[in-house]
Amino acid sequence: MATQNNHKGITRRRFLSGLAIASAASVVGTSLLAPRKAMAATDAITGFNGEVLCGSHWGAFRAKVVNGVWTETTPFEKDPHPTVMLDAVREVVYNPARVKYPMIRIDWLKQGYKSDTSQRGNNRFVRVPWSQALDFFQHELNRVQETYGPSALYAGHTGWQSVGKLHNAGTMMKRGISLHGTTLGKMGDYSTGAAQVILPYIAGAMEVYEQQTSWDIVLKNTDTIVMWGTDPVKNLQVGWLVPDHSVYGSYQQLAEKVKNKEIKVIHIDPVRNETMKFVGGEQLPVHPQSDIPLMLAIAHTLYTENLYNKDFIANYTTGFDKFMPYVMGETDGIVKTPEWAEKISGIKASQIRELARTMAGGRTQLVGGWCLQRMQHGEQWAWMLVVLAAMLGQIGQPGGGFGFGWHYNDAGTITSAGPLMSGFSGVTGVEPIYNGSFKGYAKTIPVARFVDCISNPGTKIQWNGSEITFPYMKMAIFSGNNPFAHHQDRNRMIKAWTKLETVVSIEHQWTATCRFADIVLPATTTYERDDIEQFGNHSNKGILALRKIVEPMFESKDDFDIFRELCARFNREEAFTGGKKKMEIIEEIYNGARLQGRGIGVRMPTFAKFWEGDGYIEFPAGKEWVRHESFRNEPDLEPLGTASGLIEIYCKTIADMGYNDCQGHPMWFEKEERSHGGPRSDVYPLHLQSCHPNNRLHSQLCSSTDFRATYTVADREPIYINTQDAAARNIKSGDLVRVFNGRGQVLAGAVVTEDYSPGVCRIHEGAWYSPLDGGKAGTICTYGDPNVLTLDIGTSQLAQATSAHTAVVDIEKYTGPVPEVTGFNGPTYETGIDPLFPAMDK
Ligand SMILES: Nc1nc2c(c(=O)[nH]1)N[C@H]1C(S)=C(S)[C@@H](COP(=O)(O)OP(=O)(O)OC[C@H]3O[C@@H](n4cnc5c(=O)[nH]c(N)nc54)[C@H](O)[C@@H]3O)O[C@H]1N2
Ligand SMILES: Nc1nc2c(c(=O)[nH]1)N[C@H]1C(S)=C(S)[C@@H](COP(=O)(O)OP(=O)(O)OC[C@H]3O[C@@H](n4cnc5c(=O)[nH]c(N)nc54)[C@H](O)[C@@H]3O)O[C@H]1N2
Ligand SMILES: [Mo]
Repeated sequence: MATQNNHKGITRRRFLSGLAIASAASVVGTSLLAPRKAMAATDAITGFNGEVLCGSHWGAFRAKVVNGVWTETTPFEKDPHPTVMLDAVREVVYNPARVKYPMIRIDWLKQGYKSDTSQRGNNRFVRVPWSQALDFFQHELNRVQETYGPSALYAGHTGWQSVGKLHNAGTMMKRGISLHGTTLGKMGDYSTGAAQVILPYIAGAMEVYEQQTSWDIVLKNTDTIVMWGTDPVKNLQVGWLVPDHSVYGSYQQLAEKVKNKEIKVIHIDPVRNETMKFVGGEQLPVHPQSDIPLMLAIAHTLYTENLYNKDFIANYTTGFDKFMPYVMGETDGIVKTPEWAEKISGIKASQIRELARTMAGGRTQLVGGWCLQRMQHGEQWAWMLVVLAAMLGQIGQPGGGFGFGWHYNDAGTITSAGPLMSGFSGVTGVEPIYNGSFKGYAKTIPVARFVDCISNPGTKIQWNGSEITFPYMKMAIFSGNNPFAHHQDRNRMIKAWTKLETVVSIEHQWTATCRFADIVLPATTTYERDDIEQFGNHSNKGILALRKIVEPMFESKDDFDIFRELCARFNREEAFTGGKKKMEIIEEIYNGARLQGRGIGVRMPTFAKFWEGDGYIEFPAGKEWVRHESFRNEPDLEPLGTASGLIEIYCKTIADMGYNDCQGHPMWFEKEERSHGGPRSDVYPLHLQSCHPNNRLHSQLCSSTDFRATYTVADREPIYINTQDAAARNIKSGDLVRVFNGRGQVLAGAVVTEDYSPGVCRIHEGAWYSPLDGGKAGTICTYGDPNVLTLDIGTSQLAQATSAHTAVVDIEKYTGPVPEVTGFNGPTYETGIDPLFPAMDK
């Protein structure tokens, strides 16, 4: 993988020097780096020259600035394993898709909320002054609250926005809008929607976002690591906060141990992924969406060969007796033998038995990713991984058991002994102006069902044990997320969108969500404002000043100021700011940590010294840790957060909900569509993966022109396909291809590779939706957005999470006239339009 290889030379050296520094730094100081002059905001205006330390989801870096222009990016010296994606970050500021001015969709400017919404997506916009755009925004908030009440206003969507303890786009929106009125909100997220609902019932905690057993302990104790549908080497490149990337040192050590046959790594994955290439190991190329049969057959083998841990099952779990009859075929007449599983999963019965024996034959760490729960019945996979770990009986032992968060946020690194910074709060405690009735409609909806809600208002659905009624959504506000990238079944979404009267998007990139909005407000990037952030996620290695690199481009404003000015329109400015300036809030956040530090014996310099000095402090190292250890040592005193306090192999709470698609114990359910002989594979034979990109964070960085050119094929997003599948279609690497199914069609550039199993292809999510005929459902996407092809149904009635990875397609060589990619050039500017203000009156 380019990401790792490009930096190999510096990696090892940096990694080693990083270790030396970490062990020496027991007292936090500011002197690890050469002191440098603080940069005042005005320097850039006057043509600042110098270097600025900053940070991002892709890591920390130093930006070289020449005459007020950011020219070069160098990874921060304390990052032992920087990602190449840092090369794309500068272009977030400078690229043709930058949102430059407040913009109003042309027909909305003419007719207000009575506009022709079928024109949405045609990308025709008019530039307006900030004051007018914010007046429209406020007018619409008032109108929707007064006409329909809070359930018609959706301001709940969240996403990956940017780092920074102050400038959190979602928080700014929440704080600002909730000072105006109550709104419809959401529950869950696209990442772990299924796992985070089921795992608390089964294992007592969400498990997905938690810290994992320290890598040093795994490296010392584990015999076998089973990487089940996970690609940490790819996915750890990014972090929710600024990643420190020290965790890659552990993967380097793991690679050594695999080479020396000290640890066995088994990758259960239809793809030879980046982690497999980095650490080595064996692959079991399971057919997509057929992991549950494989897992049930492992349970069958452990049981029939008497390899499971009876003491653990007896003392730490409940419901094994209700689950085993299903495995043995007593409840449905199907014995879940390896031979049965072989037919569905493609893994030979003998290999399944061997896998079960290997798992039971030593210390085994099960490492689960999240892709497998982002498919129909995704809950079952999360549940079944816990059941297998329970049968192995090593939960809570060093280097054994299960974990669902290894590929995320530097998990497995040791958490420092430093204080944790808190962020700017989305809650003010000040009463909103509008606090109307929800009239029996849901106050929150499961996030991945939000298009269902727009499409089918008034409909009742089941969700996690209760019934909810979808409200009539009329207005939606998006900030720091990109639903026209992240949501499934784009053409269905386009049709639903016409039901919304007003859509507001606050953005710094002209995404497809902006194209489908009515009011677009230009936000600053992290690099155009001052902020502060944690360095390292789970590691909490230190604190990093995120200093402004350049002045805000065009007319962009900080989300803070956008909502401050909006709030000023309804007399809530003071409530929004808390009477403080931005820099005062940053200082307050720092001082909160400093005070906390004093309590735990970690001394930090004054804010002034920190900010004007290095802009970085490092915390003393913490201790190694074993996940679930306290439960294992004292199950009575440290019970799990489940109903029984034990691991629930059978869960009465879930069984009592009475759902056919998520019952009392894990089960195999056929999918709506599935490759390799499953439903719909006769028409569309290839499984479409839409995994997370190696070269982006979702849709972020896709608009970085030069960087995009490093990975596009035929100027399009790559689609990876197997050699046989390509040959059967006369497709070669570099060809422009059309990918299609009954839901839609996209162009993409073929990469033919043996890394993908036959019948499996992939387009990474986040490829910008670039319609040929903007706004028309069914039009071809000229760049390759996989969500044109994905299925928009809930995982089950339990979690109602996304089923993005339940999708089959076919591919053909594209021979038609080649259209230009439409997505990356911003809006079409229209002029000479007088807004028809009468339409704005109710
Ligand atoms: N098919 C398929 N679809 C998927 C997935 C999949 O596996 N397959 N994965 C899903 C998952 S797990 C996730 S988390 C979602 C991700 O979905 P999103 O979180 O929506 O994805 P991002 O592209 O990160 O969108 C963040 C947006 O915020 C903007 N932004 C950044 N900083 C700021 C700021 O300071 N202010 C404002 N106002 N805006 C800012 C960025 O420009 C960007 O457009 O996608 C989901 N969709
Ligand atoms: N570089 C980068 N890193 C990221 C992100 C990003 O956008 N870019 N996004 C972050 C976010 S928000 C999230 S939620 C996480 C996502 O983390 P995940 O959802 O875990 O990541 P994915 O890369 O989508 O998929 C992981 C692996 O699952 C495998 N897989 C797919 N289908 C199947 C199947 O049917 N069976 C089996 N056994 N394996 C299968 C894929 O081949 C892939 O290797 O990543 C985070 N990290
Ligand atoms: Mo995610």
